[in-house]
Amino acid sequence: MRFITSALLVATPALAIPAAEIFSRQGTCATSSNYAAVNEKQLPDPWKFADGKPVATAADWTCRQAEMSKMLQQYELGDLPGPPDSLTATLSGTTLTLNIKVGSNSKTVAVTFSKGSSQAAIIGVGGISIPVPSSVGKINFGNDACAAQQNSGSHGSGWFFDLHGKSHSAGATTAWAWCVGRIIDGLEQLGVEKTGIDPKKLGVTGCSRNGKGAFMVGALNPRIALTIPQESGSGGAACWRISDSEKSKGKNIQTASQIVGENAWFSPKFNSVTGKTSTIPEDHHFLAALVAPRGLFVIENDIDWLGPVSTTACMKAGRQIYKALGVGPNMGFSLVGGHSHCQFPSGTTENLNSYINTFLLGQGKTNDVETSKTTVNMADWTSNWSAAPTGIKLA
Ligand code: MCU
Repeated sequence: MRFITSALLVATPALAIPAAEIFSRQGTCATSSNYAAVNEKQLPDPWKFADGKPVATAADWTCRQAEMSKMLQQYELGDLPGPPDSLTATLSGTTLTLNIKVGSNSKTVAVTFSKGSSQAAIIGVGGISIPVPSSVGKINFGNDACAAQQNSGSHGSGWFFDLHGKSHSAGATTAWAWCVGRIIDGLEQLGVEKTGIDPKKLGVTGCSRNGKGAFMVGALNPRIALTIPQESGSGGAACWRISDSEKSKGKNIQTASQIVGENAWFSPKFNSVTGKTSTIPEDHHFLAALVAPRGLFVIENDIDWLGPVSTTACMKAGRQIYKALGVGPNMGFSLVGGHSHCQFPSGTTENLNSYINTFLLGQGKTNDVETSKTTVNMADWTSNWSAAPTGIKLA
């Protein structure tokens, strides 16, 4: 069955916009509710629709993104719900209070933030472990309260599930993406004059499990200007297929089969395919593809469990996509090892700042970073791709 879905929210900030207007949608793309499994050892081709048609124009790319999002949701993320039935935001000092209604369920959620000297801010998924310049504010997103991540039995706990029902298919990272969308709704509704934060200048970050979350938040919220997943490893910047290949070579690396037994980050829908990742019509280079052409700076480490070969090859595939879209420098990849997990290497600050300056402060250009000691053979992973379109320039 095919039906029409719409991908983008209108992101016009203004004072006291009625909820119906904030949530009005634009863009229509035909997507399916059921994408067939494949048999593909390499990374799925971003340049071909599921029905085989080539991606040739910018409009095609928008629709391919809608399709990739639906595939990710069908196979591993679970469904990302649409906006709530109503949302009312109030502000007291630097605490934003959101009153959210979905059907007959309602929830009140408080979000604290601090302002920088500009109107930009970075949302921290469960905390921030990158150096944030004093010009940029910080928004504290308590992701565990939105969707719990205690263990694999945590699915169904948290205010996302109080609103949508305990058996909703969303994994925790997808739920976090929806909850962050509500923070953005609140900031848009109140407006920059009241909050001091411009909803068009938002970044998101998080480390490790929360780095997986930061990636999902950026991939599923087109209103995020800059996405900075830190040491997200498997389930984030790594591709499932490449991690399985590394595992088969004897590496101590997290795989899809392991991850669903450890925690509730992914949908229960994922459980049936983790043992056969070559059948999944998507992989995590599609996360980068969903963020494009927006700013993306992926930080990784050389710890085996995170899969340095997998994150390097997967994100190089992401950079190939950005380059073909004419926006190569908008995505950076930085794998610097030799430090503890989630400890930001100080030598990376200048590169990080180049993305913050470009996408949050509107200054300068990025350092177009691609740093990794790990050598990978991209022909193993992307030689199945169609020729990239030559006519799409999103810059
Ligand atoms: C890298 O993120 C996770 C990893 O996926 C888990 O297997 C491990 O238990 O915890 C990591 C983490 O969140 O460390 C703080």
